[in-house]
This record gives sequence, C-alpha cells and structure tokens, in this order.
Amino acid sequence: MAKHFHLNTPLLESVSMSKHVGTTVYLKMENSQPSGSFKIRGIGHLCQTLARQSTGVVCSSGGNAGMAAAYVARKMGVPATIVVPSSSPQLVVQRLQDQGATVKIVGKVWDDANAEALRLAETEGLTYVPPFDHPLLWRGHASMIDEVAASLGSHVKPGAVLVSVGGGGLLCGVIQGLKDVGWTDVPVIAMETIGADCFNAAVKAGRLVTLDDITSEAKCLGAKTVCEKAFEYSQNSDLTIISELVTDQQALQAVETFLNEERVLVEMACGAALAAVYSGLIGRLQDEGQLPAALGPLLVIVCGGSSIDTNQLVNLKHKLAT
Ligand code: PLV
Repeated sequence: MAKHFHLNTPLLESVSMSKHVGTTVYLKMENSQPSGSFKIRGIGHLCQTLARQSTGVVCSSGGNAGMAAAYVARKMGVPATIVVPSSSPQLVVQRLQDQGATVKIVGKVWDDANAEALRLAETEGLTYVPPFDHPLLWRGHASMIDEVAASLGSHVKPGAVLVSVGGGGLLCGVIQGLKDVGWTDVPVIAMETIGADCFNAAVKAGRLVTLDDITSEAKCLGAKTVCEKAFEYSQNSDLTIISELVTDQQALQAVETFLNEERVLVEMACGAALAAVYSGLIGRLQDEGQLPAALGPLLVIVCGGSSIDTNQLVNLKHKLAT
C-alpha cells in the first residue's frame, strides 16, 4: 500500500455555525492539509499513479492544485512546473516557489494557463496534472467522505453536504465518496460565486456552458467550463445536487466571520461554501422545501486555500467595498 501524501483531517463540530443554521454543523478541515487545501488528496493519488517514472510534472492552477502538485512532486523527488494565470496573487507564486516549483505566469484566467500547461506537457514530455478533471483526482478526493463516515460512526449520516465548485473536481470527488459509503441520498449543495459560476450556468442551460470571463475575485473557482462529469451528475435523477450562488461580498464576509468565529483563515473559494451558512441560504432552501425542515447534521467541506493572508484580506475588502 503506497503511502498517502494527505492527512486524515479533523472533523470538528462548530457550535457557532450550528447556531446559524439550527442544526449541528460538522466542519471537515481540509484547510489543514499539508498543501493548504483538499487538492492534495486527488493530486497525490494521481501523481502516485501516473508520475512515478516521470521526468517532471506540469500543473495548471488557480493556485491550490499547483500547491498540491508542487508539494507532492517535491516529496517524490520529481521537478514541478506550475502554470498560473496573472490573476493569482504574488503570495501564491512565492509559496509555490518555496515548495521548489518553477512557476510560469501565463494568461489572464486559468483556462489560458491550462493551454500553456498542455503545450508544455506535449513539447517537454512532462506529466500533465489536471486540477479538477480526472477520475484519479475524484477517486483521491473521495477519501474525505470515507473519513467523515468513520468519524461520525455508523449511526450518524449528514443531512446535506456543502461544497464549493470551481471546475467541479471536488464535487465529483464528494459524490464518489458518498457512493462509496452508501450516502447517495444525501443532498449536495454546490456553491459558486457570481462571476465564477460555470456549474450553475450549465445546470440552468441543461448543457455545458463556457463563461466569457471570470469576473469574481474567488479566482480559485475561476474555471470557464465545468468538467463534464460534474454536469452529468447534475442531470442524474438518483442524486440531489442543489446549485446556488453567492456574491463576492457574501463570500468575503464569510471568510471574515469564519476567521473570527473559528479562528481559521481560508480563501474566498472556500468562503463561497461557508456563505451558505452565514447568509441564511440553508434556511431559504428549507423554506422552499429543497431541504427538509428537520435537517440532519450539515457537513461543510472546508476546502481551504493558500491564496490568502491578512494583507490579501484587506486588499479584497477594499476591492469589494460597495
Ligand atoms: N481550485 C483549482 C482550480 O482553479 C486550482 O487550480 O487550485 N476550493 C479551493 C480552495 C480551490 O482551490 C478550488 C479549486 C476549489 C475549492 C474548487 O475545486 P474544483 O475546481 O475541484 O471544483 C481554477
């Protein structure tokens, strides 16, 4: 059995969040992974499967997939090239370099950086590490739900799971995990910010949609097209996936509230999911009958993210002040 790069993260009960939603809230603390986000689960698994004999890996990323790839590559003794768009803050570039990666800044959004990563994989013979669209990533991410099931014990089942959606890899992994433990009847609330809403756009249109641009500050949710598997799941009548949006202001406010109440700093990409708790969205879904009035425990995937520090938080607050 190969050694994992990810940790079995804590499952914390949040008293203050439970107060906000009126049911017990459990936090799966993926922010405490070595690379700062859940991404290491899938990327660790993918690299262990595909990059053992590799002369180098190349990963396109909004930041966190790159952090995971850089960490895993360093541990495997393989060089890593991470391609990020110009929208990634300097602090991410620095953190990637500190992990020993070569960083290339290409294009305005992730889709541009990805085209360059694919080109490098082809011309330099590097192993391409996708940030969200690969079955090995979903298989790796699924381990977080196994851990939740083990932590909760056989007599407790979540009433709903709350996740953020960028390109849809986390969503696909969570659904894979729910299938693994026999929880496919548990509704999944898929959160995005307005302006980084490729999953919501696809759900509304009934087909994959490519956004013109990413206008949200939650840059790590900024894929222009959601992966096909996530869209397929949204069309599957055996599953309940509720796609919802929050504003950038709500996501940022959630980051701040989470920092104050839980003493943990996460990115806006994660704030999008947390905002569902703080903005009253869960209550609205209950009022609308989309979630049961007597809701079982709410499982929140605290996906984390490294593109944040106190300076960046202040910058975002200025940028988003209305
Ligand atoms: N971020 C990807 C895609 O960016 C990346 O390259 O890092 N929460 C955090 C903190 C994330 O970094 C991401 C993805 C998500 C949530 C959403 O995960 P996904 O892409 O699997 O839906 C463009």
